[in-house]
Amino acid sequence: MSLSPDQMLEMYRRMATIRAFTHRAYQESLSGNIPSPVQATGGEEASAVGVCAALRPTDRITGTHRSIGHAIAKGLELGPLMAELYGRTNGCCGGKGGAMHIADFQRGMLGANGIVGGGLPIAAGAALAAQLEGSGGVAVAFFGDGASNEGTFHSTLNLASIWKLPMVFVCENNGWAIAVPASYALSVTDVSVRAVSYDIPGLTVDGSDVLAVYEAASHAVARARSGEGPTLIECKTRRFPLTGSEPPEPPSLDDGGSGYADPVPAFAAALGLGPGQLQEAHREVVRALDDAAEFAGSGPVPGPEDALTGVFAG
Ligand SMILES: Cc1ncc(C[n+]2csc(CCOP(=O)(O)OP(=O)(O)O)c2C)c(N)n1
Repeated sequence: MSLSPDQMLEMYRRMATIRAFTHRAYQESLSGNIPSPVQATGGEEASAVGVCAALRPTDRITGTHRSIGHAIAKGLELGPLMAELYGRTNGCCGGKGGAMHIADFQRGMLGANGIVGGGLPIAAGAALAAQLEGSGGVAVAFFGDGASNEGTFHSTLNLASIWKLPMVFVCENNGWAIAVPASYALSVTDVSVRAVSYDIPGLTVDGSDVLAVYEAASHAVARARSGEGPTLIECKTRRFPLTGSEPPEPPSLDDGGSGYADPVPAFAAALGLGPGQLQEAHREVVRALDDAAEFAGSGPVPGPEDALTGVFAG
């Protein structure tokens, strides 16, 4: 499960892209180009990229209300993603979903989800489909520490365990469910111990360390593919707030005194990227975002005739 230098550089690019994309989207929302909320993902890039790097393009994921990072990590094109946030018909969901309902079935992104904990049973369904088809596919459910207090978390872990579903549960524990601290709302310090109740492996990893996340995910994915069933991985993360100012380069954000390493510069340092390589990578990211914003801005706003498209019944 070793990664080549090119693969690691691509992982770095995706992390830097996620960081810059959410900030660019926030800027665009302040300018009035994005009508729906943009959720901060800064600080959580390593969990999204580390997990998705362990997946095949045909594997499937489900996300949360905060899934711009998961979508980019899974390989969604930036133009249609930005257009979705703009609410335009060239968006990946025709502009009907916005940031909280990003999906792209071709790329295995089954959906961000405005319902906390709503993605877990959907991922179980995808895992069951892969199991029945014998496709060797794996499904990953991303969710937060808040979601691990929901009934869907517990019922889905139980079902996945008894049916040995080929899936991986990835809890991004950033210590908060919006304004409710995990120290108040969680009965345990580590969400991973909840795996014991469902007789599946559970482990906690440093969510700022993309290679640690990748290694944990690779083992869990291999286990799932070989028919041994699900794993619960808890990535301890921190989430940084979005800021109104856009530095010329993707920002390296303050850790807020938590001692949590900012995953993007930490990975650049681990890779030994020099200033020239970093500048080049960041230039590429900014260029890609400019293209994405141009693509988004050029798309038509949905008309009344679009209201009944993309629905099961009209
Ligand atoms: C079923 C449900 N209950 C409540 C909410 C309101 N809500 C939106 S985000 C959120 C907190 C989620 O916390 P967590 O799962 O830890 O994710 P994070 O925001 O930290 O990424 C809540 C309670 C919701 N969207 N859905």
